[in-house]
Amino acid sequence: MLDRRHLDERGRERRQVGGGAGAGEGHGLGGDVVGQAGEPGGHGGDAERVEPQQADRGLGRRRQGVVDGQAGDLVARPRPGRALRVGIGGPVGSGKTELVSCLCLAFSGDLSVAVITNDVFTTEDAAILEAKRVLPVERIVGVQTGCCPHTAIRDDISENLDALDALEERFSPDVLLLESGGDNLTATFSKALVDVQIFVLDVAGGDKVPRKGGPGVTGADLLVINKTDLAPMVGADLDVMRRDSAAVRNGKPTHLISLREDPTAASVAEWVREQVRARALQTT
Ligand SMILES: Nc1nc2c(ncn2[C@@H]2O[C@H](COP(=O)(O)OP(=O)(O)O)[C@@H](O)[C@H]2O)c(=O)[nH]1
Ligand SMILES: [Mg+2]
Repeated sequence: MLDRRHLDERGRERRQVGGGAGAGEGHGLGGDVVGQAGEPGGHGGDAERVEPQQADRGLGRRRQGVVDGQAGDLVARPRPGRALRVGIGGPVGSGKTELVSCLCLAFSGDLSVAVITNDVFTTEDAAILEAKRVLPVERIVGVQTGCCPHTAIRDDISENLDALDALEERFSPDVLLLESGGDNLTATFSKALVDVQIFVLDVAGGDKVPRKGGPGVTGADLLVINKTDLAPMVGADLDVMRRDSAAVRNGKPTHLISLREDPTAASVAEWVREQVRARALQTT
């Protein structure tokens, strides 16, 4: 076991927080599931190495998180009772906000949820969720990052971390959903920020995209290929997307879905529930 210590330094003030207070088979949840479920959470025991420089940049501002004894290893360590923190990334327009909206509705009967959205210059996505009334407005926080979306979820995570902590403290939710601003295929969340990561691709981006790989596609705990309803319109071959994502994801799951056709996002919602259950086991 690695020796771990807690960091308890207070983060700097938020700049702006708005918006009110080998392929396996599917599991029959409507949606098209590739790959095995794998270890729930994906970050439970194995600290994934991050660049020392990257870890250093966040340390002075990080309130919560754990540094392993080895310099440069940084993971978010679950503490009992804390919400599962789910990062949702992917290119602009792939359906991240739509997925957040669908998940909020799917969980409305069984899980307590709060949401953070990231936009570069606005709080547009928070406003969309508020207008849809998928959650009480005080549970939706828009963080205006003012910088590259990737930076705010991987390098300088303090604003998002503060916003997560504030929602945690106020609502003690079961799940915190954190939507990144739209970014490219390299986008990944710091493991000091979220427990699990979902990366959302758009079928209309073309069936070549999964095989292009990139850390977002290859490293996410769950890859969602959304808008399967558009495949005939754009000439995308879903079998190719299914095959290529399985080839680059080393057994981690990929769900092909259409939020237009299944607004309950059934397979993704069930995957998140599995992570919540697994995390509860890890922390008890
Ligand atoms: N046809 C179709 N459109 C979708 C689907 N999911 C989302 N959209 C639409 O795609 C657009 C971008 O979605 P949004 O969630 O804002 O993308 P984001 O930029 O990744 O947050 C919106 O107009 C959505 O209504 C889907 O499964 N099928
Ligand atoms: Mg969005």
